[in-house]
Amino acid sequence: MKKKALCTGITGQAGFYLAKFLLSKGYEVYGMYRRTSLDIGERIDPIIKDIHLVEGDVIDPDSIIKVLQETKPDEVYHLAAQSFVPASWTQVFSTGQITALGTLNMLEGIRLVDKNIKFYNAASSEMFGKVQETPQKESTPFYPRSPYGVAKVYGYWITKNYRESYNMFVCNGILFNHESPKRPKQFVTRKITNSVAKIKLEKQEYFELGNLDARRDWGFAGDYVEAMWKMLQQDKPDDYVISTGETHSVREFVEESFKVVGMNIVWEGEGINEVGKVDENIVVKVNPKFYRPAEVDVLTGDCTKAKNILGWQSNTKFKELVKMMVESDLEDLKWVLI
Ligand code: G4F
Repeated sequence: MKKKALCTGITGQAGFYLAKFLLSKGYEVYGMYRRTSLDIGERIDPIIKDIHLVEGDVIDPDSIIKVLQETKPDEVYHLAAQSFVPASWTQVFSTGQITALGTLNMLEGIRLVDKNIKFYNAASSEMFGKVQETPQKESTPFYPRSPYGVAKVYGYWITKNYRESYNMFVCNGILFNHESPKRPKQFVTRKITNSVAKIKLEKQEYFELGNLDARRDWGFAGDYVEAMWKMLQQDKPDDYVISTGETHSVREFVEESFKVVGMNIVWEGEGINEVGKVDENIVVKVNPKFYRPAEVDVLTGDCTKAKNILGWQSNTKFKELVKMMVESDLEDLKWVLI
């Protein structure tokens, strides 16, 4: 009998890579999606015929119960969230409902339908926020800096609480930023690689960014989904940091992206007047509209526990990740006329 997995957030970047990975392991994959007027296939088109799509919404407990009863999964991977940090200040209530209470609804649904279903919760390095120690590991205290981060802290603790209250097999994956060609374009990495590709192909002159000095521990989403699966294959449920251990600034990401297309960027000026130039042409400007009310300045993860217990480590280095993303954007854009 094939194992069955249900993934919430199937239409997102991690949903795509996880579903692909689980299919390769022989799973029957059910992807839960929320009906919207948008095309749900943008990211998952390549695997859409191989998975079962089921309609449900993490803020609608009744729909979760029905999906769990109908699909009878062995494992649930809970990836659905309002995951764009800036939107958590403008849609503060729905971020709390989806990202915090959505996790509670999933856990409660599992408790009511079948307590033996194993559950993976996508926690986040955003919970570390204003970091209390470096590098961040499982025992590092949280200090979230956005309504999104606060909602993820709730999701983390309610998952732990269900483990301790009901003896359920539930795990938190504290994943640091994970990127890929499937990353939506409003996140900084894909915004950069897509804009650099457009500049290279002379489809755009410049692009605007916010805080160039923010630093992140960026890994490849395709590597990270394996860690999610490994957590649910252990004898005991637990929580794990998943990261590369390396940190780079937004500025370095920009520089490396231009290098991939054979361009050398030079910075001039300071603060909101800083610009990036290639051959005297301005290609990057700073726009304070992309600054955040409270910033996470730097994140660096220590995934020793995942290495030792799960036997997991990140395989894709920073430069490889940037190259993969820029080259994919160049390829996609070749076919676009304007
Ligand atoms: O790419 P970002 O929007 O990702 P952020 O905020 O780190 O969050 C991502 O990673 C989290 C894991 O730590 C996830 F939980 C979360 O769901 C999401 O996937 O921004 C990265 C950094 C920030 O410091 C931001 O201020 O880039 C800086 N930045 C500078 N200019 C920008 C921009 N971010 C965006 N989105 N757009 C800019 O123009």
